[in-house]
Amino acid sequence: MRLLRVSDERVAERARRGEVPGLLHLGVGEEAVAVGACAALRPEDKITSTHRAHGHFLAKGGSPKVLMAELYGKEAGCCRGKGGSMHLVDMNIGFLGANGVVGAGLPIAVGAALGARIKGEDWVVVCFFGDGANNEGAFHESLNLAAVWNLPVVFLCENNQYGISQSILSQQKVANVADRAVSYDLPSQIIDGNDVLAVFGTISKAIDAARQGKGPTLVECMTYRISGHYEGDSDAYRDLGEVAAWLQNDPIQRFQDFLLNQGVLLPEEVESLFRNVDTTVDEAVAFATGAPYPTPDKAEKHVYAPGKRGTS
Ligand SMILES: Cc1ncc(C[n+]2csc(CCOP(=O)(O)OP(=O)(O)O)c2C)c(N)n1
Repeated sequence: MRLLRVSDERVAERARRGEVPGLLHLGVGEEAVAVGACAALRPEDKITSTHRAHGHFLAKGGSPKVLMAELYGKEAGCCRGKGGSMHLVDMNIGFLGANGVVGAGLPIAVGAALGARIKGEDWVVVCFFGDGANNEGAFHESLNLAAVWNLPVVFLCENNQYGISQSILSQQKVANVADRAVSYDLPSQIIDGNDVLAVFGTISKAIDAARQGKGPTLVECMTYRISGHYEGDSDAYRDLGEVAAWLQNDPIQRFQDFLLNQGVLLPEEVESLFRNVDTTVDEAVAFATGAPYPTPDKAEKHVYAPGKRGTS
């Protein structure tokens, strides 16, 4: 969680210096969802992500250097610098894609889960999506089809309370995304998304069920994005008291306090762990800044399907 936090904070700092191009959506404050869920996965399991994807990528085992290089638009990035923040993909780690189109990961997750079924393999898919996606047709169609076909997919809503500047209740009468599950006869749960152990425990059970052929689950993780919707957002729509209250509910601080109180970690071990994270992020930034950009002659390479324009 600390790696996700420091990496995103560094990306923001470097973006303000003009080093990182494009629109950036940070996951600061939501780390427990990504880490708790991905810690429950096997390497061969897959995830689909959203436009707020950096944390999902790292939590699924993505390389901090490769992520940073992609954000910098460098050839050493996971999409050779051509995808950027909202279009990260890394098939080597089962990361089936970030997506700039809200809700687009849902049908991809269902398709992948169908792929597992057809191939007779026992990997599962965790589909991350935001509360902003739950009024889209793709959401309802995906849950319906996954339920009807009993597919090995876990629908994981990161309910960070807002879709850009709109609170969830300004967009829908149903207060909880999990309530949608009734329509598709799916089991569902609402959990504290800032409690990494709660996320790990709940998603582990949902994954086990999916792997055993018991079908999909919808889990709604209640969390909050501490930063604005995108890097540079004036963030004028949120009450300062609300933000302050959520700052007291920081998932990293909470887990750190828990580990110290339980005697699992000593304060000096926390410090050493944090120093290691700082070094990892320093090295990722140095790698990204020193790496070459893709050359113009490769502009179309890996962009079009084989047999179409350009080369595969
Ligand atoms: C299909 C589609 N509609 C609208 C947008 C514009 N848009 C970008 S982010 C966003 C809000 C998404 O909210 P949510 O899914 O809750 O994710 P969060 O940003 O809160 O992580 C919207 C409406 C888009 N990118 N794609």
